[in-house]
Amino acid sequence: MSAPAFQMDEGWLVFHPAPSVPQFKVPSGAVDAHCHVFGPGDQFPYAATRKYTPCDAPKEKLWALRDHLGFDRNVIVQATCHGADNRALVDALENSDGRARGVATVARDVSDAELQRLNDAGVRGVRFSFVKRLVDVLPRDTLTAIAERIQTLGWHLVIYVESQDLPDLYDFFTSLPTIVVFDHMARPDVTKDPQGDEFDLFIKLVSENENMWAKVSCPDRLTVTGPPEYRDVIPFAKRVVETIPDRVLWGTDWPHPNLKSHMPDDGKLVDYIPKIAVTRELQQKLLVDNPMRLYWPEEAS
Ligand code: 0GY
Repeated sequence: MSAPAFQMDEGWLVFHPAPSVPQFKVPSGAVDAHCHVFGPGDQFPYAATRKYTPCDAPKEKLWALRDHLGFDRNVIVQATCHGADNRALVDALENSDGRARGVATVARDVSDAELQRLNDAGVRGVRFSFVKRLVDVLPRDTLTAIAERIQTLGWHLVIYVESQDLPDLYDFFTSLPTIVVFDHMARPDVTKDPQGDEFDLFIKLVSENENMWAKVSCPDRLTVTGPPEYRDVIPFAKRVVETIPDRVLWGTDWPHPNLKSHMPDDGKLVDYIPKIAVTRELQQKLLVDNPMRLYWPEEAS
């Protein structure tokens, strides 16, 4: 057998081999609105600029997880290990039977033809990351130029930022012309007070600006108290769900890049949902109505 094209990083945790069947039954038509595909690297090489080399996590495994957890659709978010090369993402979208839409990463000089091609494949947004361990953060004028270009396509922005950087970036975020979706509630420090100053700033941002959305994803990344309850993250996510019930999304984050302490059981992550969206109505908005409105507006009721 020949050696794999890429060797995953030492200490890298591979996604859970056999997630449990969730006890919580998601509503019909539920969307996993934050997940990734990685490679496979011999077919879709990882970017030279990447900060980590993951395990391969191909589309077929993602579809199997979707079915196992009872979801209907996926929103696949371009991960930094693929840089601005969206081929693995496009391949997944084009082979999803219309059940996946995507969020890409693009360079400032991306051509109109390439944007149109991505749109045809099912891309509906572009991701900006401000997380320095993952990317060399692009200058703000570059980000503004990209934001203006995608606005004409009706796309939105997905922002990955950590809470300590929010004060500095607050005005930049409110200047953006499109819908803006924050990954993982902008990564609050959950050892702090969920009603305290730091999280209040995020709540102010998303509640005072009608174009701001949030993903209440990744308790596994934020927790200090640990799995499977993710007890310390619950009050943060619940507060977001109850403050902006019509602008929240949820996702597994499969295959969970860069987790060092534990690899979540995806079934248990699904069982966390009713702790943060405590009524059937909130669950329906979080898992079906909101993602459908953002990613499949032509089908949304
Ligand atoms: C996530 C989180 C992470 C990684 C990426 O694009 C990425 O590489 O998003 C992380 O390391 O926190 O949302 O998947």
